[in-house]
Amino acid sequence: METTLIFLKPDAVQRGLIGSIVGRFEAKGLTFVGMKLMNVPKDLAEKHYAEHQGKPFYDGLIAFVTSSPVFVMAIRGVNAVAVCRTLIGATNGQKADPGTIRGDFGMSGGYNMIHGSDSLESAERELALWFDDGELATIDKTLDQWVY
Ligand code: RTP
Ligand code: MG
Repeated sequence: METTLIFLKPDAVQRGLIGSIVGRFEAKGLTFVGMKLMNVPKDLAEKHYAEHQGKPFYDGLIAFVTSSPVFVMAIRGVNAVAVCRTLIGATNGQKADPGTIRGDFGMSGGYNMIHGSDSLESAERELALWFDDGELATIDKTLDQWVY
C-alpha cells in the first residue's frame, strides 16, 4: 500500500472540475484518506516546488498555485503513486493521452489542473508538508476487503 499526495490546482477548482476529477480516482478503486480545500501559503508552495526553483516557469507557478484555493487529497492504494500519475497523464495537456485527466480536460502545460507525487519519496515528503500529523483518516481495510 502506498499513499500519494494529489492536489487540484486553482484552474481545476475554478472550472468546477473537482467532482469530475475526484470521481476518476474513486471509480478506479483508490481510497481517500485526506481531503481539503485550502488557500496555499507562499512558503508551502515554495517548499513543495523547491526542485523547480530557478527554472523559467517557477515564479509563475508559485503565483498560480497561491492565487486561489486548491483541493488537496491523500490517496491510498496498491502502487498508488504510479497509478495516480498514469491517471493524471503527461504534464502538457496537448500531449497527454486521451483518457487521462490532463488529456481529457486541458490544453495547457502550466495550467494543467492537477499535481501528483512523482515517487514514493516525493509522496512522503509532500504528505508531511500538506497534512498535519493525525490529520489523515485511519481505515480498517478488513471491513471492506471485498472492494479492491
Ligand atoms: P506536477 O509536479 O504539478 O504534478 O506536474 P509534473 O510532475 O507533470 O510536472 P513538473 O515537471 O514537476 O512541473 C511542475 C509544474 O510546473 C508547471 N510547469 N510549467 N511552462 C512550463 O514549461 C512548465 N513546465 C512545468 C506545470 O504546472 C507543472 O505541472
Ligand atoms: Mg512534478
